[in-house]
Amino acid sequence: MNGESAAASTWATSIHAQSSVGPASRSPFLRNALLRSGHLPEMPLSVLIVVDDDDTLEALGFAFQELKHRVTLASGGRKAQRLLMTTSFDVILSDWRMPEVSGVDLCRLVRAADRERYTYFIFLTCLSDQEHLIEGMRAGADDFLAKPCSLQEIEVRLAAAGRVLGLHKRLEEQNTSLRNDCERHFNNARIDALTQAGNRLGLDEHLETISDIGRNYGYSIAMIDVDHFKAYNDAYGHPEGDRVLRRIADIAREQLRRNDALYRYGGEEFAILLGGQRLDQASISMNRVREAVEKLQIPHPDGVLTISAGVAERSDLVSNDDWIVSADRALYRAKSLGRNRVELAHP
Ligand code: GH3
Ligand code: MG
Ligand code: MG
Repeated sequence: MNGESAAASTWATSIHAQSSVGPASRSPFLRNALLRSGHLPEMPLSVLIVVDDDDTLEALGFAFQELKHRVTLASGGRKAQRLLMTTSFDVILSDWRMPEVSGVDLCRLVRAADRERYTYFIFLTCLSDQEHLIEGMRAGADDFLAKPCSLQEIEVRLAAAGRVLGLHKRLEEQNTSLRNDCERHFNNARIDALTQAGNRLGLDEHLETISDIGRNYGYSIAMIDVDHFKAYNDAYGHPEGDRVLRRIADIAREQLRRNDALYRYGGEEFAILLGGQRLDQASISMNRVREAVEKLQIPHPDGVLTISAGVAERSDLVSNDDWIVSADRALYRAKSLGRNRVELAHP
């Protein structure tokens, strides 16, 4: 046995002895110190111990288990590297000098990986390694433990790791919640509050994205307008009119296919983008919506409430504005031809 391994063996025996006396976490001094700090650490931690000396590895593993952490042992950097491909750990306690893959290599590897969870990296060093510590910290280590160290020292370092990991976890939770809020606000800003259809902003953005889609795919737009809606409001009041707009949006949504999208264009007008539908298919779809609204049999001063629609297929030769204008013209024709009908814009 050389000098270094003899020392390691003595240290291992000493850790065993300290463990059997009882973990420091049970000491009122340490618990009180942690409570005073205002940060009780996240426990238990999942810890990967990487040491290529079997006695030390076993003793440290025993000590960490005594401290109630979940421990995985790796007898060398190469084995740790393989483990890290599939598993994340809260803490890695790694020897500095190891053949093949050193502690610094391992630390760089952990920092380079884009992991969701932060890993707290502690180097286990001997006195002769101390001058290299700057290199270790530059590689991304959080702390170091000089061998031989006491069980209580290990526990205090792990408590610090727990506090930092706890802060990281809280930050991550806050980030997730901010991201979700952001997404909710983003979506809400594109939804019409009354009908839950998309609003003008949503429509404009959708139109921008389909400008790039090729001619073969086919895209149609339908402009829909409620017939004689003013008369409806006059007869039944605006709140009842609002309910009708909601029912029309619901029934239109029920009829639409997966690639279609409903928008409230403004007032009692809706726009439907019909993805992958040429003029004849879009005409069938819109007649389905028109019939569904008529079937609701909503009483109207003129009989039942109906809608009219104008449909235009997208052509690469015209702008989105002109595309909408063509559908609008077809809608006016539907109105002038007696309403409750779908008219097509012929290219
Ligand atoms: P046409 O068949 O020619 O479209 O006749 P119309 O009466 O529907 O057309 P007009 O443009 O004269 O009137 C539209 C009506 O739609 C007037 C307005 O009160 C009503 N309207 C627009 N937005 C809303 C809304 O959010 N809620 C309610 N209840 N009514 C609305
Ligand atoms: Mg109108
Ligand atoms: Mg109208």
